[in-house]
Amino acid sequence: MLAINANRLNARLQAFAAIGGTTKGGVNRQALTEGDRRARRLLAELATARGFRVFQDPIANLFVWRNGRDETLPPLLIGSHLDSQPAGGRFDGALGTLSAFEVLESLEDAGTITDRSVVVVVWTNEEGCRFSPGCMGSMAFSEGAIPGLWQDKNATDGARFAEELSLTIQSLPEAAMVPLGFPVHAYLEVHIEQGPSLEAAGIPIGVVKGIQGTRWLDVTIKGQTAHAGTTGLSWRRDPLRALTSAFSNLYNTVMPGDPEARFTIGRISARPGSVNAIPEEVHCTIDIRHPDPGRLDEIEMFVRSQIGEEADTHGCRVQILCAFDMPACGFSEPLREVISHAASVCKVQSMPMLSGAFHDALFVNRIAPAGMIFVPCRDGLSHNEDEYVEQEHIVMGCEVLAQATLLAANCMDPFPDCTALHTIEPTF
Ligand code: HGY
Ligand code: MN
Ligand code: MN
Repeated sequence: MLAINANRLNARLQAFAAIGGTTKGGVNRQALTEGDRRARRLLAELATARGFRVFQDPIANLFVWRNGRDETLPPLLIGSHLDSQPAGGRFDGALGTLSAFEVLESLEDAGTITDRSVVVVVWTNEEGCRFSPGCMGSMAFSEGAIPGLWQDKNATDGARFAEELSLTIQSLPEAAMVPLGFPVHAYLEVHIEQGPSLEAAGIPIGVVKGIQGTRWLDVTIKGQTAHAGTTGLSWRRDPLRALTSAFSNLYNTVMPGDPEARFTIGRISARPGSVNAIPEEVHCTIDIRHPDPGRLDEIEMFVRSQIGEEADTHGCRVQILCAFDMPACGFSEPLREVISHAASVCKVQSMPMLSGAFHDALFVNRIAPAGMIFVPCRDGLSHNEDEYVEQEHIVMGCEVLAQATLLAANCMDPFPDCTALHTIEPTF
């Protein structure tokens, strides 16, 4: 077994939690902000101090490279992300990234040379909350290109993507540039479950079977602004009234009617935003998810029809754009067996499960076998500053990653071609 240094891992988690740390104990370290750049810089400094090579690619994915015996072999990639939600937790992303770095340091401490190089990766903008869509880094890596329309994207705080990306790359001049995308043997990621299943089952490790589908809709509905006091009901073309009527039907139907469906309105704004003027225009985001692609299509159609009907009723015009479509995926069986075996080597219980959250592994899975190791988080709470992971689970997740890394980095049999299975039985 490869021993890890739990104290060092905890110290790292503390140090990174302080970057963008909030008064409530969470983090606000959104993608491509100064906080994100500081976290990348700290990791690069720690890596250089251990003699690892540091690289970055044109979408600012960060790589920490430890040579294996045969450098010509595609490396094993392990990692996660460091960007966070605006009111996020200190473990979402950071736990996987720092567990991966701990494995690299432990290999170095033990003087263990793996057949393949092992590379820690920090994916750019996994969350997608400042710049939509999410998983920009892993998506661009798997596709080998940065979509042109991303360059002019504006952040929720008004910043322009191209400028923030260039600032981020320039902030780490010692990280040599590598082209976007390179051959990868396999990918492993530790992450908190961000849901209640493991804690409820009393099992410390989840072997992720796949990720459900996610779709983000951008809704703009236009009516007519008018005086709040003088405009009677029959004169009103109120977009907020239309949208809230549609929302009431959607909230009362989508999730109550299907326990596996997810429907979330995360952001809403009204213009001109005056207390005594009927809104002219309302914008909102809608996040829908489901393990079954057919059901995800049905939910999207239902959302569109409900909003369209209410807009017609209230004399408003509506535009609904699909800002992010992330089809469900299934992870490679052989790599899941490697993770299950690693858990048994560590003498910890594991169970197969589906991921309700999306992750970079979904995109990496399109070019190489990808696998995820989940650990429980208290009350299943995440995307919340109270996010918390028990100490023993932090250690178990890293130890399973360490053993799985030894197995995968020394496994010479190429995994069967990884096909992203689009329909997976949900195990919520
Ligand atoms: O939204 C998600 O599923 C991921 O946690 N960013
Ligand atoms: Mn995450
Ligand atoms: Mn997240």
